[in-house]
Amino acid sequence: MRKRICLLGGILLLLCGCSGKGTDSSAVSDPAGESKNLIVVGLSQVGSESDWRLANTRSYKETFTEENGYYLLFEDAQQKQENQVKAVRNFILQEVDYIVLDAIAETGWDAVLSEAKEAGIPVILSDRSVQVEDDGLYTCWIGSDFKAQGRNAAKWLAGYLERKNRADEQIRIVTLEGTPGSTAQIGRTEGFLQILEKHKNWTMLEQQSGEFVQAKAHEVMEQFLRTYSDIDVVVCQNDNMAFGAIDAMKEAGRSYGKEGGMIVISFDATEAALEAVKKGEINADFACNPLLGPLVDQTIKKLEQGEEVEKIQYVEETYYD
Ligand code: GYE
Repeated sequence: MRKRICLLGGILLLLCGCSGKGTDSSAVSDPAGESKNLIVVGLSQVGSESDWRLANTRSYKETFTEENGYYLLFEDAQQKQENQVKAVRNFILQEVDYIVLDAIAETGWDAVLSEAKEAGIPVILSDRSVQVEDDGLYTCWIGSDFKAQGRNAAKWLAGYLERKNRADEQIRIVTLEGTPGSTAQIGRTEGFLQILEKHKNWTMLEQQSGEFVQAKAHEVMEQFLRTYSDIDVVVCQNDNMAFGAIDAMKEAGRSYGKEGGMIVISFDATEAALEAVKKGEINADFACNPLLGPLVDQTIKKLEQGEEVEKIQYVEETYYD
């Protein structure tokens, strides 16, 4: 059963064991010091590498508020898995009610998730999933069907080339991949390649990581442009990398988007990227919903009622072109 925490005393206790960095300090106020029945959530976030991630963090922080019955311990791992493992261990020590994990990479979780299980703390995977020997180590995964996103992007490309009477042309593709080993990178890559295999005239010239970061993608794209003179399609596994790639193409004086030249495909469909779709700079953008806070909240509320929850919960998504 969930423990009650006394906001004043309980929170001081929780903060003592915690680095304090990234902790949602807005919740540390209860002048009356009254005892409230809050659900304590320890959330380990990947970092702040992209606009998608910022929207995702906002969604968690807006959801797990005192008004909604929560006390949130938020830890930003700054893109380092070791920080995430440390954060999860701290959450266990602090005996939180739930651990929400947005895992930077899929592997390397067996030991710490076993510790959470032994401590009887349910682990909800949000956004990204993990590969563990025993899937009983986590309660559920709430996120996107990244493989479907990758497949949809490649199917869109096939349709687009058809409409442009280019279906039989040789098509040369480069990919700017996300963080290696993350669910989003693995799924979007595998999904795209599944469809690519069916098109004998499509060639993947090179796939390189831009780590979901604009500046890194800019560098990688510059290198692609130096190496290949004949790129037809640039697949960017998130919008920030698409912006980096577009900057590199502009600087190199290369044409792209609806003007002809390189076809730009992206993922996330953030606000700024949809503007770029409207302007014709990005040809197609495959949406990925960052607003996962309410979905995790619904799941926790169900678990609190002793209800069963679906092991994998995919979010509905669309695309824009
Ligand atoms: O596409 C990217 C972010 O895991 C879906 O991570 C997420 C990805 C998203 O940094 O922008």
